[in-house]
Amino acid sequence: MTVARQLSIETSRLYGIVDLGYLSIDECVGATLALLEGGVDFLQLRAKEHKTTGIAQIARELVPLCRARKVPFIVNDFVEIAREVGADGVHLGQEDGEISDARAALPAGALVGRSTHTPTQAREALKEGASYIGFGPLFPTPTKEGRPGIGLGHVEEVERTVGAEIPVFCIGGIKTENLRQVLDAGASRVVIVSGLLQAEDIEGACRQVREVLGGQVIGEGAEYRA
Ligand code: TZP
Ligand code: MG
Repeated sequence: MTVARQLSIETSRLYGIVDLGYLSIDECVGATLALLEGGVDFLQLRAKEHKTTGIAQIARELVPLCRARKVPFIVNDFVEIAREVGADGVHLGQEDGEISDARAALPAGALVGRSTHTPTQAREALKEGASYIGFGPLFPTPTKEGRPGIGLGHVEEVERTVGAEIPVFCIGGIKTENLRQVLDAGASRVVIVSGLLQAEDIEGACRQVREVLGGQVIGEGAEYRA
């Protein structure tokens, strides 16, 4: 497994998810290419209702697309699939096991992300050795139905503390329309799922988001792709 250059995670600002809740299997490659062309700089495969063999098969198709653009490819939930397909890492929720166990199962340098919903969980994930965290859901979202939004009140604090050490990606209900508000609350990186996948033109929607994110560079000496 070759791990994508670390620079990518340090400078990443737009994390896209190929979520099979919104896409059919046949749409995954096209959506991935559109997300990549539009400028996502981090990409996850998330498939809640599919068998592991099917997920591994899709993942194998997406790995080279991301690798060609030096965009880290992350598998949601399944450490074993991430290892098997040569992904750059895995993303774990609060109930998905220990970060240290995932690290032990993956090659050195693999990325292990953690979903967090409170500042305490964010600090714990940092202590446990997460490579990055998701923080949210900021707003209620159909992608995680039934979860209340945690709001914007803790974004600045989590960015200032945890975000000084590892990337913090705000997530949940973020759209082009409320992105400015999220950035003004202190966020510097975001995950957007339905806001991109439900767009008529996924690539165009990504470009719009990148425009709002602006040309600001995080990390010295690195430049964003347009
Ligand atoms: N974890 C917290 S909120 C969320 C996940 C996977 C869903 C984000 O999706 P959307 O459609 O951008 O709100
Ligand atoms: Mg999970």
